[in-house]
Amino acid sequence: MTAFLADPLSLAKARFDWTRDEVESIHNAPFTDLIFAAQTLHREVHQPNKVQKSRLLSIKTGGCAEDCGYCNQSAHFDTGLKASKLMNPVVVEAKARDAKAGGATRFCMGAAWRELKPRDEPAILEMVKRVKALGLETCMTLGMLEDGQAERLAEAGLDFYNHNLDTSPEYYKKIITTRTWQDRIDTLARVRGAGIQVCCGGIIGMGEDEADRIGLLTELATLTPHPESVPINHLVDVEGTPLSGSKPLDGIAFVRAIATVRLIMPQSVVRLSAGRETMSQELQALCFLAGAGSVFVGDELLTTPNPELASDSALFETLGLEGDEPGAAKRAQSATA
Ligand code: SAM
Ligand code: DTB
Ligand code: SF4
Repeated sequence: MTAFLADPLSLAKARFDWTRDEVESIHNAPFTDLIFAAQTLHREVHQPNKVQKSRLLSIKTGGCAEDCGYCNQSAHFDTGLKASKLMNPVVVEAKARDAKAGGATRFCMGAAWRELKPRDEPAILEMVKRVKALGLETCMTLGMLEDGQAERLAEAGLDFYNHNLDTSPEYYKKIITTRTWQDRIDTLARVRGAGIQVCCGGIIGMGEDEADRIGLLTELATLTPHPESVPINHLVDVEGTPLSGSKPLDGIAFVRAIATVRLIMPQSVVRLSAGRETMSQELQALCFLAGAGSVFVGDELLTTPNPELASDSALFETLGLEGDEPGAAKRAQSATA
């Protein structure tokens, strides 16, 4: 057994110099060794029966200039999605109130933009202020940011910014041509520099190789410091997108990715994100055992289906899970400092 799994608690202090070979030795270990180690570390650093509920809202849908091959919001592909303009902040606030009433403690607002344009900034800042005033954790995902924008978002009360690496640097070029890997790293640096917590992960099940998944996880684990939130999405297959028809990843491979994130980014909250609609209760239970500490609740993600609130309540009840309070990554950081 790799030494990392023989003594998982030795990984409780974050390290940032992971190599692909080391990550591979964890990712490809015998499954029971992997999941036992991930759960051992998870319960040392996090609360194993708590899972944060977050709610997504698409504040500006469709018509996006980018060509991300997985996305039904790109103007490059014909998916039949109806595009809409930026929502009014008052409407966004009302949706956030509903989310809170449904048990969510984080509200994530997503826009189908390549980047945040100066003309849209005032409305965005107002949304952040209104949602924050409800006592919810705030998160935005708006594409690339320029100098100064992240600082203004921070000042308005933004807690998290979501910007994903999506896949390995090698596979990235086959998925997106309209913005580079480096563009993403630059935006992440602006977010970090402004003191906003980073939400950064990727998508699996896009026809990538195992080596690409290991490459993605290694890139995420060498971001310094680690992202506080690491969303692991399974591709939601939308007809009309270039990646539609990709072979879905088998469940065990998905769990391996979650467990590996848990072990190599010990303080981060692993977010079991898109793709739950087609996952069994048993597969989701394995994801929680492997260290997932958050899910999106509500019957819609941004534009695609997600399990109904009632079925997630039943899942939490069956597994004895409770909703987690905001701040799990920060608590984990101070516990292991
Ligand atoms: N337009 C902004 C951007 O791409 O940075 C923000 C919104 S975009 C929808 C946010 C993230 O959602 C993407 O980075 C991608 O990881 C994820 N995503 C989009 N479509 C998806 C799909 N069909 N399945 C799984 N994840 C998806
Ligand atoms: C992330 O990594 N997953 C969420 C959030 N960040 C914005 C979004 C998933 C979107 C799935 C496709 C859709 O519903 O449009
Ligand atoms: Fe646009 Fe974001 Fe979709 Fe890419 S993932 S096409 S940037 S909305």
